[in-house]
Amino acid sequence: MSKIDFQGWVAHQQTQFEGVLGQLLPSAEIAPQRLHEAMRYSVLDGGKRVRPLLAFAAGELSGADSARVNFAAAAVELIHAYSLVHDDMPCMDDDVLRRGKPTCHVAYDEATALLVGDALQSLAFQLLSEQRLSDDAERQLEMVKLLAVASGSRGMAGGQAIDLASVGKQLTLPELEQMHIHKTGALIRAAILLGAYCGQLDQPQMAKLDRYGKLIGLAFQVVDDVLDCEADTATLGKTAGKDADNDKPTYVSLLGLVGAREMAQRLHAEALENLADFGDSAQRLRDLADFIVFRKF
Ligand code: GRG
Repeated sequence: MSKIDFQGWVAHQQTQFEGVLGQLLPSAEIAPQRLHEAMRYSVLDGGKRVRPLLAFAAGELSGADSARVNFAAAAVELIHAYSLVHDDMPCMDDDVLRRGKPTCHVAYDEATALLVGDALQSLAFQLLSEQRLSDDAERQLEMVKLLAVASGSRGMAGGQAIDLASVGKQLTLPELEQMHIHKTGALIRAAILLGAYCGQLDQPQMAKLDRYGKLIGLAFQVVDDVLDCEADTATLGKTAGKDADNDKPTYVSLLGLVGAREMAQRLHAEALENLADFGDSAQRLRDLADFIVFRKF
């Protein structure tokens, strides 16, 4: 499988997934129109769709039905979109640009942005519970729980709480790692596991995939910290340099740019080691690891 195959696969998945999301989100013509329009504004037409791509790759590895993986990937992406809308609000990061567009509370208003996040989160769990994702009902319930834990106070929301409390403080490397394993890593890991749960893998294989997910989730954040320093606002589609401006501890502030880049490469190499036993069937996950670590935006 060459890099060209991979780029073609990414483009195909991004396009078909945009259609899926467009169908799953409520129409802006249905009441309450403004809320539905703002939900569509926040989810559609933007973002790299890294989490869905990871779910698709894990789904392919486990022989899953692609229609089922689409629902699982959509649930994860809706949670991710909700987190971005809330994170951008004045009570949190107070940002005006996201995915190259004005943030939701700027384009609409704060109350609408709050409701958009709430409604996207609910829609995610509606999808996971009303669509058939596994022939085994107990496994499907496990999947609902997996996403709930990954996005809740012991996952993404908890990581965000630690992040808000860390402004202006010097964290140790293990403390920073804990924050990011929760804030960013938990949802990335969930995307991979949910994709795989739509198909069939044995327990040792799931454990390897879990380890890959944890490592690549953390690598994603290390690279995010690097790009926040190195890339410009136009390339990122969000305000660059926010971490330093907000006096937030990051991998760059702790390790320097070179040290952070080296850490991302170490995590990348370790993540790939966990795919060794899968052979060619894990090539998409290897390519996605490369994309996550060597991306420019
Ligand atoms: C508000 C509960 C709550 C949580 C917010 C995810 C998050 C927690 C905040 C987003 C702010 C941020 C910069 C987080 C670090 C990494 C990250 C998740 C970046 C954005 O994800 P990408 O790069 O975004 O996948 P796109 O737009 O491509 O989907």
